[in-house]
Amino acid sequence: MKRHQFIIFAIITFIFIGCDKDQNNPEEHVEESFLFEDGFETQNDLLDELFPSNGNRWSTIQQTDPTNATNEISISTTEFNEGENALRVVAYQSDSDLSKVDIEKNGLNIVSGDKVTIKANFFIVGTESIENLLLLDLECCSCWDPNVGDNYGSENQCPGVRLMMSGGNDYLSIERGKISGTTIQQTDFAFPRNQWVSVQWEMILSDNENGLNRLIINGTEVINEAGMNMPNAQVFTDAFLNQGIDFTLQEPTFYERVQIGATANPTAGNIELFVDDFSIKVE
Ligand SMILES: [Ca+2]
Repeated sequence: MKRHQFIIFAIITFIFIGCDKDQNNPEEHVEESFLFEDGFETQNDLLDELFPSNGNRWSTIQQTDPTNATNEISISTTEFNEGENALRVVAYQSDSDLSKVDIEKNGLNIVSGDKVTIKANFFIVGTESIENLLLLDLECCSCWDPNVGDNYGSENQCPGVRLMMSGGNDYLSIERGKISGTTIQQTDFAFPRNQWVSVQWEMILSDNENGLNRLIINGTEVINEAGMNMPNAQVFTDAFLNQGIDFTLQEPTFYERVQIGATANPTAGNIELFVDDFSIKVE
């Protein structure tokens, strides 16, 4: 009898342990946080080292060259903010092609209600006006209506929010044109040049006015405003209907990629900048 009791006890205990394991199944914990950080450190100063085959660093380079120049992206060993390397990009002045060169991390799954914190340090060379320079994009491409395709111009097929120089020159602001929103602008804090500058961009994501948008430069909060920061299905439907296009935003909508560098250079000149100590945290 004792042996039978022990076996029954053992079976019940086993079932409970089994249930407990099920409760710890990560798939059931949707609010589990995500962190990706990269300081662009390498062994041999090679850009390729940022793209290991196991996928645990960066995903790809985005590069569009103007007609008569080739943009540059490389590992810097002379200018860095952390460790011994940083990312260096040179985006030459745009012509009929919008010049861009940046590095991308994709495969993200950032949804409405998530708190996203993106941090990076930038070193922008020179003192020329950098009005409209874009440094950081958070985008969804899979949310685009495949039936519309590129009928609306290829620049706009990945809606999202971006950090852009605004206010006539170098006032870093939150640009929302791709989601039919206005730019959340500040003109209190000019972006320092020829030195390392820390940028922290925090959002609580929402496709309505309940979203939160916060920007901190060198420890100074320059933006703290409520507002939409994800594509809104109705806003897209209405905006396209104005042009006679039937558009259905693909849902559930999620931001799937982040890009950093000169994600677009519509300025009047060439842009050389360095990036270091990047991180994106999703909670
Ligand atoms: Ca570094």
